[in-house]
Amino acid sequence: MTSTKTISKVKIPVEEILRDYELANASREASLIGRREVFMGKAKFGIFGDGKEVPQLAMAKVFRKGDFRSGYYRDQTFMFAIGELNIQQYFAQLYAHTDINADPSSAGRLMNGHFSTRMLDEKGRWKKLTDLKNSSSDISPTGAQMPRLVGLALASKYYRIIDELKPFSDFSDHGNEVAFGTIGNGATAEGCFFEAVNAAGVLQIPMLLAVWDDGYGISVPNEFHMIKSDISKALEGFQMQNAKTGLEIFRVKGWDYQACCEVFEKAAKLTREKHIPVLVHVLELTQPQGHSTSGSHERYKSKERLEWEKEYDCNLKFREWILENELSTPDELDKIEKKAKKSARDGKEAAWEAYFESIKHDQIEAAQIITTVAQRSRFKREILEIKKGLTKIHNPLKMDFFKAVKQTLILTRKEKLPSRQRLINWLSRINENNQDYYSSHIYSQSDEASLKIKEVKPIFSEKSKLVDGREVLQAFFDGALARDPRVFAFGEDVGKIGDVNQAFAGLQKKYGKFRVADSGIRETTIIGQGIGMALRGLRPIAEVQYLDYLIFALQTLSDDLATLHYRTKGGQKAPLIIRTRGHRLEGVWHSGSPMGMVIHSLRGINVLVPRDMVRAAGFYNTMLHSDDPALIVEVLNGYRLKERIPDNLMEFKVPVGIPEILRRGSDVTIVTYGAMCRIVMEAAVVLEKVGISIEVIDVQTLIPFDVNHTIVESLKKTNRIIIADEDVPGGASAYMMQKVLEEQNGYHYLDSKPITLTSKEHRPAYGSDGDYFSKANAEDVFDYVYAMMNEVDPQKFPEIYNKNYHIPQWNPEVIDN
Ligand SMILES: Cc1ncc(C[n+]2csc(CCOP(=O)(O)OP(=O)(O)O)c2C)c(N)n1
Ligand SMILES: [Mg+2]
Repeated sequence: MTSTKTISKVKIPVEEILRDYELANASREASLIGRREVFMGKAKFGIFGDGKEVPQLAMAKVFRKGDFRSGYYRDQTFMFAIGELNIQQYFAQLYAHTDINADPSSAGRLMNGHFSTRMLDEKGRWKKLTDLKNSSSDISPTGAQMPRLVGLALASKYYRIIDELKPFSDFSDHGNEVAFGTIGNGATAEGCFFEAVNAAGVLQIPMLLAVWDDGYGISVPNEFHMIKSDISKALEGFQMQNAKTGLEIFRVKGWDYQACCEVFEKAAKLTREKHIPVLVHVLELTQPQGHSTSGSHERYKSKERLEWEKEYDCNLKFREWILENELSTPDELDKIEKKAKKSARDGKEAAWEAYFESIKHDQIEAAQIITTVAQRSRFKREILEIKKGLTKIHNPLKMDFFKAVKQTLILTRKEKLPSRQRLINWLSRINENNQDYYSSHIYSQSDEASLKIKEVKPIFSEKSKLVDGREVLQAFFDGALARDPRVFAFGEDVGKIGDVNQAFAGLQKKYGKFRVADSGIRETTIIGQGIGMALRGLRPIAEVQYLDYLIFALQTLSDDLATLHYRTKGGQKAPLIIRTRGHRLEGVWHSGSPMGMVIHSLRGINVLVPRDMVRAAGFYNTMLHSDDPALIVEVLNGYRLKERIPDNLMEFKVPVGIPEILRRGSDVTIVTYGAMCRIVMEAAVVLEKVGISIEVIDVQTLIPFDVNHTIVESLKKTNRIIIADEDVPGGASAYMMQKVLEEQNGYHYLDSKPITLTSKEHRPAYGSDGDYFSKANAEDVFDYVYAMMNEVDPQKFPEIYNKNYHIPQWNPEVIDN
């Protein structure tokens, strides 16, 4: 019979307590060994969960199948305890073993302590998440797990409330899942923490957030982090008490196993049943080894603090508590500790062996071929020296051999040795493998990858209605909400008034306040909300009101959403659609122009800039059928322009990565997109009058970019190119230039200097004049094209202006600011 001891209200079998004790010790040992491995040079960096074992064991007890975690690098004990990580896998990540079987969290792509579970099968399809204990994938920026936590919890609320979601039982069991978050005390000073906690309180969602408070954020103590040096005291005003919304707050000492078990049980029950968010402030934790392998805490902790940390080490206190309660004997606990240590050591050794095995064969083969080449080469001595260099490296990496092979090939470049070819073959095989190890899965590889979504052309007939652009979108969103209950739209002013341009007008009334929802002014958590919901099988359309305000959410977009598929090597996806409006807005903070900022930070997310609303609807449709995330930038001045609604509005799809030729021409190719299309087309008419024919290409999607190389085909014909964009010089235009000249080999076909026509260096000044003189306009397009043709044929195209009027790109030396 299982012996049970009643510990206050929590009944825990003694066996379970002793298993917890063993795990606490195994986890601690893993941390201790991990640090040593780094110092021995077997891993680059280490950050460990020592000093946080006990509360994590308590939290794991209330974490159920179907639940989600969004946490940070201290959570190894929790991950072990829920059975989603073993010690071997833990060390595989430390060694950066590039195999998803060895390191299921990240296939060696993330530094140690970055945990996640695989929610997708090998074809990128969802697994049944209600059968799994799920952890969203950790990222390093402090507090950055918070925005997505909001969405993970909110999904439960929607699965519970919205009847039409009942059939999606792979994702939720009536919304009973809790989203567990963890964060360090220091990171609670981040803006995204407060934004997320506030949002959770407003939304009333099942979120259980544990703060692991060890008093420090690296070297900085609590007094510098938060008001009252105490996050739960600082948050008292957020507490529900008698209000309708808010959160509940629990405080518990992290070294107290019994209290931790009680508190987590209470907190989880409350949030699971009532969907009230809870914060569990776990105090008095320690860092036995300091913050990470980068330094030692003796530098900044007082002697008294260091002594206190020793005394209040949670594993030590756990042992004392077991003995005090006579649940075991010192001898038995010693044995358990010994067993735990051994299991950590065994796990480490197995991980190292597997890692070494995975690289050994290639290294042996390279060394053998290098020796063979040396024997036949005039450079025998030098090559053997290279090989000897390898033997001197203590734990040689893949790159050490890669470099040696390259050096050998360079030395023997003039020799005709058969073994050289073997070396080249080795190199190309390794290169190919490395592509898979280090550079695959930026985008979806499933059948729903956006590049696989086939075009469906719009159909127009006499009965196609001519309406304002915004009504095209409204009709599309209406159809999208009607056909799929997983579609949710939200953002500032999206609900009641149906967004500031009314593309959702009337749709909240029709679909309810959850499907079309207003949110607070909180861009980071609007995006996080979308990421979390998308991770749980929903199809959110998160709106950021204007493109310039994307900057507030850029951290979450760039660090979290854009890297998700890559950093899990296809283990997780969040097919979130972000809707914003931009291009040809006016003003310093309303420019709608910084596309370079977007594309340079958001590789991993499709960036689509439809020039009108019909195309926008087509892109929404494409992306709703895809599992890649996308940012869709609607062109602001398009809402009121008249367009016809395609008869097949809900079927029609615009393909990604395919430019459209808007105008055929023979003299100059102009590559542009978004609102600039209209401006360039305007200039084209004037240019035609002076005998210049331009070919205008709308790239339509910046990411992916012209996958069939349409632009270079145009360049082959015109031999001249201008890239026109309203971003700053060197912004999105430089990206497009690189794509065309380098990737598409466009430089071959140039007869004139390639030119970018952009805005000025500064942000656009206010008003129509400010805009006109800050950004590229139709007259600039004319001038640039004309100057190009003047250089080609001054007879036919005589100079229009004299030397006192400069066109910047043509007189770069006289540019002044
Ligand atoms: C945005 C950001 N700023 C700074 C860092 C560097 N950094 C890594 S961990 C850390 C301290 C975090 O302290 P805390 O939240 O208390 O967690 P702990 O490590 O103590 O568990 C800092 C400053 C980071 N990773 N991200
Ligand atoms: Mg801390």
